[in-house]
Amino acid sequence: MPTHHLLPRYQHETRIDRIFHEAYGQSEYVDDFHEQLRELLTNYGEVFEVWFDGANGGSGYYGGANETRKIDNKTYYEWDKAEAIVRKLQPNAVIFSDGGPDIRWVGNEEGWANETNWSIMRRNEIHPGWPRYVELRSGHEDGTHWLPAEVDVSIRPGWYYHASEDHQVKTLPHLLDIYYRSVGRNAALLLNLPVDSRGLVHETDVQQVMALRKQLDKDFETDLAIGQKVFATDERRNDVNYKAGNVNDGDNNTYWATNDTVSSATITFEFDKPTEVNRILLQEFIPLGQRVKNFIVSAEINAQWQEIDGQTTIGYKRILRFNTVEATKIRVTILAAKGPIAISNIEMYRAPNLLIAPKIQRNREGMVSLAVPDKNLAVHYTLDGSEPSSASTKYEKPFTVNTPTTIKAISIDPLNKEQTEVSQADFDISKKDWEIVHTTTGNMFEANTLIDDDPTTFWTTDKGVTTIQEVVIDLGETYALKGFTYLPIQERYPFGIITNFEFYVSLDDINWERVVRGEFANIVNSRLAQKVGFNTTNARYIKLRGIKVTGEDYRTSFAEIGVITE
Ligand SMILES: [Ca+2]
Ligand SMILES: [Ca+2]
Repeated sequence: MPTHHLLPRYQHETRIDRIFHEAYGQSEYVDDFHEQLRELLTNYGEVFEVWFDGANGGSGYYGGANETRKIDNKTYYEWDKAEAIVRKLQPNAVIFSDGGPDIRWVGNEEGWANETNWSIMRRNEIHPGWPRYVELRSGHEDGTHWLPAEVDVSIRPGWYYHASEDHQVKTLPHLLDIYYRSVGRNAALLLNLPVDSRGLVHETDVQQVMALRKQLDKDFETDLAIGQKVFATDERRNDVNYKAGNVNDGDNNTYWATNDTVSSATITFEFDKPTEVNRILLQEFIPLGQRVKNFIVSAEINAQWQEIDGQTTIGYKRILRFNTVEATKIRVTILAAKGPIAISNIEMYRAPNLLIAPKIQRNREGMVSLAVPDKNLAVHYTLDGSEPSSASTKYEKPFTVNTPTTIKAISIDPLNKEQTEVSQADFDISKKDWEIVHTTTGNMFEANTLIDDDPTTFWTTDKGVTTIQEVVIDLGETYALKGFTYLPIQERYPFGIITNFEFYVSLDDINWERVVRGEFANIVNSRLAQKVGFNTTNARYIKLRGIKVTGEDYRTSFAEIGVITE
């Protein structure tokens, strides 16, 4: 077990997670807290990190009492005692919190550090629950203590397992962005994999984390800098121990350094032939601290120098991603540093295109886009249900689909002709002419969010209204309908999901016929679009009634309503 969540988190998943110790707020709780820490650090082998959250009470169930409790987060936990327990029992473990004392929270749980990221901070200003936590994202250039950042983020929307989030595990492009924005910005990455009710990491999470590993292996397969000729404008005392060639010798213990008075210098790599590059990885020699404040990277392309990127800090590790260039030389210019420059390692890579199947989306106006994260990919699609290939229509720009259509699409890497599995979307009529004509409560003028074909937007009726709530939609013209769809709210903390429904149709918004009633059996655990069929009926108006909804405040929520036409 790498980390121990000794305190409840800031944001809790469900009420059941908000059950706290009955003595929380009193000194007995702190004694128990220290004893629990002692027990955890004694009986479970070697621990390399002890993780203190910034949680400080708040509202919850304290031994059955549902109330709000507040403590003084600077003094209540007696941090000096807690630290002494860790140092004694696990002397090699690092202690994590907002202010360390060894490693720091990065100031968000989204998976990124700032591009400027100092591993030092004015640590004495910081305590767990520190209100100026946004400064944790960049560190302090004038920091007094070594306090590197750890980026903690979950592969799911939350820290614990919920079956209802099985379709919300982070995608490979998202996980790659997290890697490059954490590890690539001088931070460590803690990626949370929740354990499900079987005691296992869910198959989807396993698949995604393995996909990340596989892609990183591809991205960093061959270091193109190693063994190439390298020159620097300054080398410390012209001593071979500090020579430029120490940056590409594959040894982290050797480094290039400049003379004491030199805090800006250029190091240039000369390739033996024009070489494609799209990643550069830089590392300072950290035993001597973090020094670089400002640097630029340039490439010589067809005998012309071109700036590729300009950045601030480097630190233990900095990775830059940029569009592929075919360079004869690459130059790193350190513009400013806190003292003489000390760089242990510079690596360069030509990462392959990120081959991901297209994401098919349609907006309310019926405009379909086929999105891929890597613009070098070719996307091909069909509209007749047939399997797409490189001979199918090539996607150039969004196109209109207003009638029932099955779209199938693939991505192809033009370099090696590899292709993805097929993505498929089954669209019915578009919602461009639809109008909300009636809602029982709630702001009707905002109700377009339930017919905007965007799964992330939702609309809700008013709180606390115990009568049955309904929405009436004008489809703009009469269609032969054979079913409807309901997408529940996709929010992290969902509410008002319809579990029992009635669905009505009308030709004139006066005479209504109920065509189906029923239950969305597993909707709370599986928040996918629900499809319900009925005998084909001509209708221009539709009405969905939420007979029973989840939650305690009687709101009824809708992410999307759709129809199935004949
Ligand atoms: Ca080296
Ligand atoms: Ca919506």
